[in-house]
Amino acid sequence: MIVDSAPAFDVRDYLRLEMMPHFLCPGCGHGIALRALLWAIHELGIDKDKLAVVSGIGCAGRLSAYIDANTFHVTHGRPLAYATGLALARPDLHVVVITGDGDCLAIGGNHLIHACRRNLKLTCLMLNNEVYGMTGGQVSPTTSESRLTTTTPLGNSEPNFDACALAAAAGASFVGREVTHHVPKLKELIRAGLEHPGFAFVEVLSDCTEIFGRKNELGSSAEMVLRQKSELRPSAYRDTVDTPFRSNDLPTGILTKTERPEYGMAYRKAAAAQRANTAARASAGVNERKA
Ligand SMILES: Cc1ncc(C[n+]2csc(CCOP(=O)(O)OP(=O)(O)O)c2C)c(N)n1
Repeated sequence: MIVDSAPAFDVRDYLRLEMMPHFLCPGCGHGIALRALLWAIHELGIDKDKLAVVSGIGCAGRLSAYIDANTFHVTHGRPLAYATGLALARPDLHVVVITGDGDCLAIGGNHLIHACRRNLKLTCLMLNNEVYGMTGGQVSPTTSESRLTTTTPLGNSEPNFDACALAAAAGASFVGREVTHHVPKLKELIRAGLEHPGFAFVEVLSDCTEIFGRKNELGSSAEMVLRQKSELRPSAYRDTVDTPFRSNDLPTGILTKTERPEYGMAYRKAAAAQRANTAARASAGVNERKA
């Protein structure tokens, strides 16, 4: 009989329980995404001392405060910038960014495209609830057409970003998307992102029931999540059909996975070569000031 000796996953082992109760609204999908992340971390056996979670500002950004690991709650839109420095300085750490659609694609959009281009090993988990939740429901770059927000009282008329297409176009070597309805699949996707030897962008379709849902009369959290699920493009179609088969449909799972040189390794190699060169010149008696 095979006995699985790995301890069972208990989310409380990874949470700062003294921070409870948490501040998320009833029905918010962000907590499900957090649990899936911690489950993936557990399965990979990542030591909490070797885990660094960086987050920006927003309901998504707030999540790092609940994690029992090395956590950094930084300025709005900048978690990828902080994480870049951290991952470069401490390649022994697993660096994870938790960010919202506003944090990541609006004020932080510039950092995202360059993180995708650079391919430094870190995992970016973007929780997309289509709105600026924390500040009361303003329009975000992912708000769907016609949706009501406090800043689009007539309905949103700006086209929204497909965050995964944006990340892939900017060069991300791992891109994936999942809904909170599929928790084991979401955990598997995050796990694959954590294992990827480069920049991994994972979009989670979350829901903001209290603000966005209420304003747009989208019903309960369960109804919102089921609607999201019904808008997914089944993977069987995804692999055979290039164009959407109904408006608004979204492919899920791993959407891009390529191998490219990882930036941190390339940087450390160049730095070591530079150091060797300087040492060789010094031992040959070359005076760097005069040379
Ligand atoms: C420089 C700066 N600009 C604006 C804000 C106000 N602000 C706080 S959170 C937020 C939006 C967060 O939205 P999102 O990233 O989608 O996360 P959510 O709260 O929906 O999870 C904004 C604009 C801020 N804190 N700092």
